[in-house]
Amino acid sequence: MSIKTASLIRQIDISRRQRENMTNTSEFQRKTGIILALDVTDEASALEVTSEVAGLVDAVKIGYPLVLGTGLSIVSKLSKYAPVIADFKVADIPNTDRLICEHVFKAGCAAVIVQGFTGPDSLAECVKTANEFGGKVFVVSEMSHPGGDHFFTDSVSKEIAALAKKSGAFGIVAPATRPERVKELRTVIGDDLKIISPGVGAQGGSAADTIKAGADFVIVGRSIYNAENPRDEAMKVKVEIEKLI
Ligand code: FNU
Repeated sequence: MSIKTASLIRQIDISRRQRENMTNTSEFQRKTGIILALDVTDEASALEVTSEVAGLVDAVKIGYPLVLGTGLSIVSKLSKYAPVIADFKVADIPNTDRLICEHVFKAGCAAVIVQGFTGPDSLAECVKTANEFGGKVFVVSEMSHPGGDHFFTDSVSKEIAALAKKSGAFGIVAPATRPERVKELRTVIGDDLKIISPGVGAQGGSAADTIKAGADFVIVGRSIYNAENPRDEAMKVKVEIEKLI
């Protein structure tokens, strides 16, 4: 078999797996379009906020702040309310990426967020490991903070998005603070991949503008978990998104 044929077969296999992932999962079905970014650092607050917004968020995203504060055992406790996304922005050599992703999925996470700038082999290892556990990979294409487009320039973030698609990732992370970039990145990946977008609320992005630009989910943290009434705040975002339909 020629290298070209082998590569073509691999591509077809990746697309098939992608489709299976999308149709087989009940986990990332969009009901409200909201992912809670749970960056509180203790278990009691994490469970309190999550139980308050249960049913109003389609997933809970956790990262270093909470996991370093509580340990990975928090995942099984949060999973009772919603699927958990591990935002570890995995960015290492393939072997280390695999070891990290194995821990993530063994702990019960439904998805992991990884960096794409590490290149095709690192990304492929994350996707392969996720597939072994029936999990999903989101690839950061461009970051949402003001300095986020310093190195993630237009062409770099588009290249990363294209690589995410080629690697069989489930989706990309794109900045709600720059809806025009969400729109452009959507044209790069087409409709096969999901877009999850952080930057709504505390970072100044608007849920409606982000969804209009082509995101499937908005990621909202501080403006929900720091609110006096997190449920009311989540409800406001839900209604804002619903008005678009
Ligand atoms: P909030 N996050 C982000 N921008 O904000 N994973 C990115 O480009 C990115 C992220 C995360 O501002 C951030 O770490 F790739 O309080 C935090 O957990 O609403 C959340 O998204 C945003 O939180």
